[in-house]
Amino acid sequence: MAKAALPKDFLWGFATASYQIEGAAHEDGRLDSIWDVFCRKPGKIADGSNGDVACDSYHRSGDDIALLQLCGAKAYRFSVAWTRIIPLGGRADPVNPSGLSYYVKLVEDLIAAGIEPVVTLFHWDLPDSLETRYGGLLNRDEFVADFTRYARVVFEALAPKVKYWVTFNEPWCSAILGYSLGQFAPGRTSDRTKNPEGDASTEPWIAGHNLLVAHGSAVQVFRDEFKERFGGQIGMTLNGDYAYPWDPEDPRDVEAAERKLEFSMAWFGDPIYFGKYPESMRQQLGARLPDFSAEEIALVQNSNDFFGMNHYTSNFVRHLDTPPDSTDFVGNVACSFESKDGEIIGPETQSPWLRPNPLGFRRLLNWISDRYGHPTIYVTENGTSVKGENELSVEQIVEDDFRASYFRDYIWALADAYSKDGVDVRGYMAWSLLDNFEWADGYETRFGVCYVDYEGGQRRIPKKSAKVVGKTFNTLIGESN
Ligand code: PNW
Repeated sequence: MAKAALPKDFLWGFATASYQIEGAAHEDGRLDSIWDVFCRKPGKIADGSNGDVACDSYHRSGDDIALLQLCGAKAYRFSVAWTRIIPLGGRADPVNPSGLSYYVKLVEDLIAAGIEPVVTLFHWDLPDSLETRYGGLLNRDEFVADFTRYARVVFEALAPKVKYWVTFNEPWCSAILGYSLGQFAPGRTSDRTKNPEGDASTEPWIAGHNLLVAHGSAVQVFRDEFKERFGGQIGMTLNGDYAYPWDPEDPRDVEAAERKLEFSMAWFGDPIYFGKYPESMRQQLGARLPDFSAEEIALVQNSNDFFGMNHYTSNFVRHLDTPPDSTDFVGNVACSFESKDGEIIGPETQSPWLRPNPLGFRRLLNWISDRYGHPTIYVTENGTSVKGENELSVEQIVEDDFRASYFRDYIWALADAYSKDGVDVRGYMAWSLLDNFEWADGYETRFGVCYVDYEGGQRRIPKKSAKVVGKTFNTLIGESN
């Protein structure tokens, strides 16, 4: 069997997102996003915090680039805040030049430091005025037109220098956490104890549909107006956990595991690669799942130059004998961390939904590769929190052996998928460069390979895992030469 190895030009580095690190929430013309507004509502964020200051990266991008260099990174994935570029968001609203110049400088500084920028256009921070004006993601015509114009403005400024583009980060999270569970902005749900408005039986599917069409429309602009002149590749980043059957001997559980994968990855992957939603989703959701018009299909099908993949964990999946609830979004299955035989998927972390299982990563890379005809894959996020990390002393936090092993094991699993299984994976960004604002978990949960001392002048200290990511890639890339 071939030895695990990665090619010389393998693109590896670290990822962040605007609202989670930038801070400077009211500076240089930036206006509220739906996350600024969501954080102000009582009870939504575990520690009552928000992204007003975060890691203050808006003022410290030099420090962040120095950290990337120290880690040996070849790439840095960050996201652009729509609210800095077009603070009111809409296609008739003014562009804010100082917002644009922040990102132009960031890109130039990265390139000068020998680091390839990977730019995400939308990592959940929708301009709030679009939410209040017309219902944000739920309004197809308005949202698609406004996102397309925003994308064009960013392409105009950055396409000469940026070669890797992600349209949307994790549409699953926007749709399910934002419109079904109400855990993320805008917080809509059928659960009236959480929010006065929302319909979890329909809105997630509408939001997901509109995200797909907006992605397709932005890709069309990129290909028609920029790609020929400047080159570059564009794709959507999807998140998904791997699904093992709870009882591998029971065909109903095998089917349930497959259905769970379809309800997450294939919800967005199938329209992009096949021009339609998975049959299992159509069957369960019926008319609640929107249909694609011919015009929409023309935008969405074949709109990925690469498959962007975010991955953190795996589940055991068991079939259910009862009919699905109207708010079900997993394909009428039960998910757990324990199999029929009592096998535990992996150790606990600080995030209740996340348990390490590196083999699941290799399996999911293969599942994507097989289903979509061996597309080029860039892993745009992978990482872990550590149980109780925030309670430890700084000296203990930086000795993050748990996270270091997670990365070592997951990166080896990726190398196996590449060199032994023939999966065309060409890049990997660890989540995250920095401890940062972990959405509804606030600052209590840390995901960084660099510690951030939020109260102590924003001091950044690389943890052990920061070195291990680089060391692991250097070993694997070294093997191939
Ligand atoms: C990703 N879940 O989100 C995001 O892209 C990052 O911004 C985030 O910080 C990171 O993962 C760690 O959470 C997810 O509940 C958030 O299954 C929640 C889930 C999955 C991904």
